[in-house]
Amino acid sequence: MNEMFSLEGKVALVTGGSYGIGFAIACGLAQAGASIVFNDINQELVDKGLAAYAEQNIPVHGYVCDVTDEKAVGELIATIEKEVGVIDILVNNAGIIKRIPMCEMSAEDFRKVIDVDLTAPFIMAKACIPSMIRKGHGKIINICSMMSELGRETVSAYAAAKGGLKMLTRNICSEFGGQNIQCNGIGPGYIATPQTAPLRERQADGSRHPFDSFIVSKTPAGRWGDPEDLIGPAVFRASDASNFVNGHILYVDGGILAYIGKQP
Ligand code: NAP
Ligand code: GCO
Repeated sequence: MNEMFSLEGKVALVTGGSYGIGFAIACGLAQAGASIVFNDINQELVDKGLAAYAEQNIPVHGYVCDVTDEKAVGELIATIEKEVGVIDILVNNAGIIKRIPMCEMSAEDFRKVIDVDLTAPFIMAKACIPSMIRKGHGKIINICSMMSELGRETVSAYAAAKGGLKMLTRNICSEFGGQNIQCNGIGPGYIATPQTAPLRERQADGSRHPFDSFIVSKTPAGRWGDPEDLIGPAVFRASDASNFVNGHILYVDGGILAYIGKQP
């Protein structure tokens, strides 16, 4: 059974892996035996990540690369293949969110979110798939969201991107499943990371943020998720244990998507 979940001998690339969900997933894949490579958008963040992985005694390779820059991504993949090896597992984790009421949001801001959260996973997958095909296998894990299924005020661009990412996941499954490439999604619920920090900030009077209380009441688990809650699902998705799972989004959300909510 352990062999089925082992990632020994595999190379995993986690985009935006300096902290947050990407960092936790990378640590989990390392514990399962994978060699970890991560990128982030600038040297400062890569250095922050290198220090954080060192604290966990996890050897990693870190590179600066903006995942929206197709030329830079091509160079990144070539460098990784030369310095580390062919990428067996790609985790498209890097992402941004802009919380702006739709009619106040500029098309430029909308496009930026789409660029990072949807176009970049396309660019990354397109850069990794040829070598995966040559190698005879590949795992692509797209970090989707509850907003792949639901909308809410102020996150129109993010929801559109994550909904598109769900369908890109299914399309990569459809186009490359025959070459033994499994492309699946992980849809985290509300996870305590820097990205959601504004939704959990204490109010001036020391009380909890209303959205914080809302999410806790809407989640059957009665809590926000931790990045570590995603480790098991990620190892499953990255390992031979999921070789016949393809085009599927696994929601790791404490049950929130299943729950209509408590009667007020
Ligand atoms: P985060 O704390 O904001 O971390 C995202 C990482 O991606 C950061 O290191 C960020 O760098 C990096 N990044 C952003 N744009 C990039 C680019 N163009 N090129 C390379 N790296 C880039 O986010 P998180 O909460 O860990 O979320 C990680 C993923 O999970 C995202 O795709 C997010 O949409 C998704 N997600 C999060 C939650 C949640 O509740 N937290 C739930 C569902 C899904 P910077 O520091 O420069 O931004
Ligand atoms: C928001 C949050 C969510 C989470 C996550 C939920 O503003 O509603 O940022 O979008 O990040 O994507 O799954």
